[in-house]
Amino acid sequence: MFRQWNCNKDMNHFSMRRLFGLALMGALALRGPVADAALTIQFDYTYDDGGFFSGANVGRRDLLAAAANVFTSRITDSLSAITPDADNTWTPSIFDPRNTSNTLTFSGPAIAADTVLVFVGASNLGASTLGLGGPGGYGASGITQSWFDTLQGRGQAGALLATPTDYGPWGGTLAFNSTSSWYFDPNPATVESFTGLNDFFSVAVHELGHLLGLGTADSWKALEVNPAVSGTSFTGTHSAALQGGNVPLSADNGHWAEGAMSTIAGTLTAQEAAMDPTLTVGTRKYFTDLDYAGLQDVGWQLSAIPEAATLAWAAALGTLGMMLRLRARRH
Ligand SMILES: [Ca+2]
Ligand SMILES: [Ca+2]
Ligand SMILES: [Zn+2]
Repeated sequence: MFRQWNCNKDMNHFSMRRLFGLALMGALALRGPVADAALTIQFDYTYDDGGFFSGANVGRRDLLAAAANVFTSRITDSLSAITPDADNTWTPSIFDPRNTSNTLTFSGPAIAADTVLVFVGASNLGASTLGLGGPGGYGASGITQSWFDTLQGRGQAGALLATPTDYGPWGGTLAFNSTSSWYFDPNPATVESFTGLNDFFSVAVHELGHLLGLGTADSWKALEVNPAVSGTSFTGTHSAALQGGNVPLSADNGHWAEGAMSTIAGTLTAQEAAMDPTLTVGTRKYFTDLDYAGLQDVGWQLSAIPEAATLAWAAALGTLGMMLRLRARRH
């Protein structure tokens, strides 16, 4: 079985994680209204110099939007607006998607309430990496404590604790490998054969997951049994309840352990978790119950799976001829 790494940056250095943490995110294309959805993921193509998402490739933005919907369809947290003024300013720092070893800093913009700003681009990430993603860092200058608190936690009180229990990022970066053989699905709600290609939707979901704190947030790190140990376990209550105990992590402690199994959210269909370290060529991975539980453990509040999403899954899986039973969910 040939596998490629979604990402391979070392996750064990705290300062690196603040600035360069790895993240993947994605979303399922949903139809119909979604109750209680609060989060907006705003993509910024300023650094897409190579046109990976523009010109003839502009349609790829629809797949990013579908990936974002995996999260925005369920996250209900209210994030405070970031509103700089003459006295309160900030300087975001992100890894440059055009050269991921470079750091970019720039004058911090206003970011609307309930909005996360995500810079996207593409470059040659090497033979074994499909994507990189993670939250940005920042510097700040100001005259009010509330300004600094907003930058640190976006109104999530637990994000301000010495041992954080919540997370409220401003945004970050996603970078995709411009040299990979990609499958850009014209309809991510259906799964068809794409032998030999890497599923862009799956990678976008994974990297957005990192950007939203999976394997990267301080509140994730706080739930590692021993952050100094490679391949420690994760004690988050939602995740552990699903797995029947602490959840083993990958060597970088930034993913579930290689091959971790769960069920596609809203179904009883077993699937390798989206947030394990790898994606098998020619396959799609949807977000699983374990992946969503990890989001809850880093501090995100989730609504129940929208009925529309469940139906979309049924349609998607039906095209594969998979046996599927829908499961009622009440949380
Ligand atoms: Ca499709
Ligand atoms: Ca929260
Ligand atoms: Zn990853």
